[in-house]
Amino acid sequence: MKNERYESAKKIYADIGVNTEKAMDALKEIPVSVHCWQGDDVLGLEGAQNLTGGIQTTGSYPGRARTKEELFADTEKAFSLMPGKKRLNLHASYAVLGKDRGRIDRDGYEIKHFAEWVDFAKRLGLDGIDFNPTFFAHPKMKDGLTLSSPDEQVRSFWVRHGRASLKIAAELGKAFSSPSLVNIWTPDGYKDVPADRLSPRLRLKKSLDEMLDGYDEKWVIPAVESKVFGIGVESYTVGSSEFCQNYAAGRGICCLLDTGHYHPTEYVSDKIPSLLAFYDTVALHVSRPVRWDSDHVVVLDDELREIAREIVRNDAAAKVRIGLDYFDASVNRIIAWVTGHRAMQKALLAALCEPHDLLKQAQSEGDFTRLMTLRESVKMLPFADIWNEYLARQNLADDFYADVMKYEEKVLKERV
Ligand code: RNT
Ligand code: ZN
Repeated sequence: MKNERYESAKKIYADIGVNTEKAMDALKEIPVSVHCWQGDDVLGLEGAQNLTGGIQTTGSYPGRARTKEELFADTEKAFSLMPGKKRLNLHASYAVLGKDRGRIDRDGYEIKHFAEWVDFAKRLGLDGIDFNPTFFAHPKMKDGLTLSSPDEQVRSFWVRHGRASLKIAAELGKAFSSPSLVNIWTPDGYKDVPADRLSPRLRLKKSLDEMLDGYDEKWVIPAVESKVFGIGVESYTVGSSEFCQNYAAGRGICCLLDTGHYHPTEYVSDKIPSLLAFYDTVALHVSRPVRWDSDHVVVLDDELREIAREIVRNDAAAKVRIGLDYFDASVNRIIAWVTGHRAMQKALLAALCEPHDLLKQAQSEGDFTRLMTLRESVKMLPFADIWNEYLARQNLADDFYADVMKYEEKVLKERV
């Protein structure tokens, strides 16, 4: 039976030159890399008890995944409710160490420690796995520094960890015939005003050069993620925006923009086309900062919609690697995961259903009155009917609350 609401909406969109069938088909092909770390408050599988590096998960909603088995089960549940093409975004701290636990450190991790994740991602039919060396929550951080440490033993340990991560990623890329994005984020910085801002940056530069020397260019896409500040790291961040962008440009790698890593009046949506003017690939960590880099669950707000527009109207879906990065422990974690992912999908679908040619034409003709009125009327189009149809075609529904609540009753509440 045809969905009447969809059929009616399809006509309304067709009248302004938007083909909703094409929009839904295009959306299904845009991969979103889903972070594994929403499921367990970023603690990983190495036994960490708390988070360091200036990031924080707040809240004590019951049911956190505490073991590999619990995390696999929750991830699978969450992924089953996410429409479209998905990748898995893994941190090195999610290594499955088995009998190597206590015998090796992060500089000794190999692809075998992620074999269970590869099997898992294949079973779920994912598009690939992206990877992150973990430069936090580890005793070898010294004075808050890793790759920029003046202690050569510390610095070289983290370089080895980075190199090990790039090797693992090359294997992940091969396993899925799909290059793995390796995001390099270091929390390095100082709480109070430093006496020397340059030396740590020169050391970070040297460490990155050593890390990246000889990486597998076919299967790995390295990226550097900048930041303004973290909790306890307020005065100075070694990997600042200027540092990371210049490093990426000079080294021919990619920048990763995290939506929470800029001053509150800056917009990542505006940075995307700036980078597209210079780079073939731009990576994103889509998050939702509330007053600071709070990593709230992504929702369908104006900035998310603008980010999606910049991807779609610049025909850049193949260039922008979309990844999610949020962690909220104050609500059901699976609902948090799915809500953020679906918000990203909704924003992309909405952008795919906008008449960009008409809007761009108004701008290029300098007809800003037309542009403003058109933009306002586009907001009133029956987008929800397209979204519901998109979900229905993948055997999903907009309301997934009751489904996850059943899982909470049966599985999460048992975790005491
Ligand atoms: C921290 C960065 C970083 C982390 C993850 C866990 O501010 O955004 O990307 O959130 O690597
Ligand atoms: Zn991030």
